[in-house]
This record gives sequence, structure tokens and C-alpha cells, in this order.
Amino acid sequence: MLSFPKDFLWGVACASYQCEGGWDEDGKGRSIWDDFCHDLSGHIRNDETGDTACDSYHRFREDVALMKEFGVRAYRFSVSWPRVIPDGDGDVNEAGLRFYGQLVDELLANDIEPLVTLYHWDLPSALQDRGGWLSRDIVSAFGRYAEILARAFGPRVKTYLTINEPQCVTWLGYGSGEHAPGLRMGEEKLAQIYHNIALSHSEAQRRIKAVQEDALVGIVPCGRLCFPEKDTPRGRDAAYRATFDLSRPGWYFTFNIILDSLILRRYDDSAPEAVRRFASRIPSADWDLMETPDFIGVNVYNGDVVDENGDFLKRHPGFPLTAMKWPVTPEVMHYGPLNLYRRYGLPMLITENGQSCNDRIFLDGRVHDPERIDFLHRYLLQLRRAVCEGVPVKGYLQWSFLDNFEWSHGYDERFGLIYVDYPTQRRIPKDSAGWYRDVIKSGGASLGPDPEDGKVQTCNSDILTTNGANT
Ligand code: PNW
Repeated sequence: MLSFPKDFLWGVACASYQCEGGWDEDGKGRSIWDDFCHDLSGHIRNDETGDTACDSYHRFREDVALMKEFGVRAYRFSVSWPRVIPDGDGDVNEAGLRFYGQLVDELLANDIEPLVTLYHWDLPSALQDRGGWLSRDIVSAFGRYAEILARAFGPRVKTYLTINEPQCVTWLGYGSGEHAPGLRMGEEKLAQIYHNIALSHSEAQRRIKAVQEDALVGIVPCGRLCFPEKDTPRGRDAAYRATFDLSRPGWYFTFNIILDSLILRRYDDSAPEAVRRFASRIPSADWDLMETPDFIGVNVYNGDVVDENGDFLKRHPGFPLTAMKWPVTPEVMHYGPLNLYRRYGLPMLITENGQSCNDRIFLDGRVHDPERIDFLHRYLLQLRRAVCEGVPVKGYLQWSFLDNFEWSHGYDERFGLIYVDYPTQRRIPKDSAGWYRDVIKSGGASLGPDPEDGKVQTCNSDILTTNGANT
């Protein structure tokens, strides 16, 4: 009896700046994250940097061997743009390309499918000097970069993710300034950045497919995902509407701000004034340039609960939190993908899910992380509900295989299945690594029955219908 489809892809994910290190080796150019960390003005906890990180630039073979040992079937990694094209749109750094070619070969030799993210936030500094994502020049530079990678990888790589979390790139990078390049811009400029990102995704998708027709190309948005307090038709509708309502605070942190552009080729009627003003100036030729992705990569960490009237409910005192103080809301893994499917009708891949814990090495020399196991277990049970309802989720990637550099939080936050002792770079599998190995090996059967009804659901082959927003 299978509850997840037989070809369901089980894997793990990471990103270049968070794990590679080797920040100035073998001809790599500088990225905005190198600059942001090096200026030591309090952007990053403990003034930490990704200069060395997990040293995966040198230890990738050891890391891939560990993935193999724990049964991982897919690895989502990102390419550092300035490692491959130091100034972003000039000469190619062959040594950088070679590194990623070797990583891909090592994965394939171990039966692990490489899933390649083109952009996980380490923009070449030289491009930021020319405006970064605010400048429309980025569209052709990003397209060229994508084509260079697609040519280099050839048929070895079948799945690409273009841009990780446009919402974080835009809002955290150019709005709140919490992330590199640390700027604070107004809403119309943020809308311009979103538009440039949508055009960049589209250009990359076209150029990858021109080189490799059968490649699958997705994008990885993030943002507010809502779920109903009560699972009733009214509750579900309210959660759907709240998820995509741009008139609520934080329009820049919603999935539809980017996906409506790419897929529906318009902005939602609920868009705030600044966005509408910007949208009214978009030339109609731009809409013709938009490419619908083949699938949506969804990063799922937590969500908001709404009642049947669509009001957001406050969490009760003492609500369960992760070490990073993110709420533990497993239901988001059911209703998040469900609502995205209802609006867009596309297949999905869970591209990230996990939690940070205050992990440490115990007296017995091992790393025990029962909270992480409980978290993954709860979220995967909810994902099973979505899959059993017919939501086409093709795979699940845990974030993250190794502990790594958690952006402005530095190394304090540990998301890994594998503990990294940074002073020695020793890797120590946590209890959760063994637990996840069993999940993968059993195709999800080891999750056991759903505590709510005591049953192990099985897949429903009748695929849900979408509500037609995209027709
Ligand atoms: C993701 N939120 O970012 C990133 O893609 C990863 O690089 C990062 O390490 C991981 O999550 C863990 O933080 C997120 O506010 C940023 O819900 C913000 C949110 C979620 C994920």
C-alpha cells in the first residue's frame, strides 16, 4: 500500500553561499553576500561570514557520500553566479564551471538526481553596482548565465529552478535591508524588481529550453500561506482568499505577486495602489514575454490560520515554536500546496521544509534532535493528506542536509540532518538523518497512520479540479 506515488522524489536542499565557502578561490568573483558580510556593520549575528561555511567547495565528495548513505535520491543545490561568471555578464570562469560539473557527476554516480537552482541570492557584485535586480539589464545577463549552465550541464541536468524566493530577494534585499544588498526602497521600486525577476525567470526558461528541450524549469516563490481554522468549504475558501489577497499588509510577501505575472499575466485586483500604478505602465509586449513555469517549487515553513470570515487568528500563548521562533504549523503543508494548485493548476515540488533546533553534541557523542523529527513527521503527514486529495506534488526536499550559514542569523541556527562541527568541519549525522532515511526507504510508509483518523490514506488518482482562475 502506497500513500506517496512510487516515483515521488525524496531529497534534500542547500544553497551555494550557505555551504560552499571557497569565497575567493579559483577565480570566483565577489557576490553581494561577500560584501554584505565583510562590511562588519552588524548585518550578521556575531559578524559571521560564508567565507568557509561548510567548506563544501572542497568536501563535496564526502557530503555526497553521506547523502548516499542516508538514502537521499535528489539534491537541490544552487550555483554561485560569480563563481561561473565573475562579473555577471562577461568572461566565463572555467574553474567555476568545472566545480559544478564535478558535483553533478558525483551526484549521478551515486544515483542522486541533481536539481539546480540558478539563483539563491549571491548576485555578482559587479551587477549590483549597475543596479542589480532594479535594472532591466539583469534580464539578459541572467538569461545568458542560464544558457551557459544549460550548455555546460547538457542532459545530465533535467530540472532547473531559476530564482529562489523572489519575495526574499526583493523585500529582504531591497525593502527591509535585512539581506544583501541591504537597501531600502519604496513600493514602486519593489514592484519594478518583481517585474524584472519575472522577466528574468522567463528569459532563463526560454534559453534553457532552447538548449535542452526536455528540461523542466520551475521557480521557487515563497510568502504567506493560510490554512483554515475549520476544514469546511467556507473555511477552505476563506483560507484561499486570504492567501492571495494583496490588500492585506505585506503584499510583497505573497506567492501571487510573482506567480500571477508569470502564469495569469496580470496583477490581482486586490493589488495596492503603488503596485497598480506600476502595473499601469507595463508595456503590453512585456506580458507576451512571460513564461509559465513547468512546475512551482514551494518552500514551506509556516503559515497563518484564518477563520471562516477570513480573519487571521492570533496564536495562543505558548504556541509551539522552533529555535528561530518560527511557529510550528504543519497544516500549511496540506492547504498551502492545495491552494496553489487551486489557483495555478501546476505540478509542484516542495523545495524546502525543515526547522532550526538548538542542536549540540550530547554526552554520548551523538546529536539527538527529537523536535526536528516531530516537525518533519507532522509536516509530512499533512503533505500526505494533500497528495491523497489529488494535489500533484512530485517530491519533497528537506532543508537542509547539513547545518549551514543561515544568512543574517549566521551559524547560530541549525537546520541540518547532519550536524556540522564548524571548528573541525566534522559531520555528525543527527537522529533525524536516520529517521529520514527510513521515510525514504519505505516510500513514506514509516510515517504510519494519521493520528486524526488512525488511517494510512492512499493516493487518490482523481486529480482535483482547479477553480479556473488561470483559465
Ligand atoms: C529560506 N519566512 O528562506 C531560504 O531559501 C533558505 O536559504 C533559508 O536557509 C531557509 O529558508 C531557512 O530560513 C526563508 O519568513 C525566508 O517564512 C523567510 C521565510 C521562510 C524561508
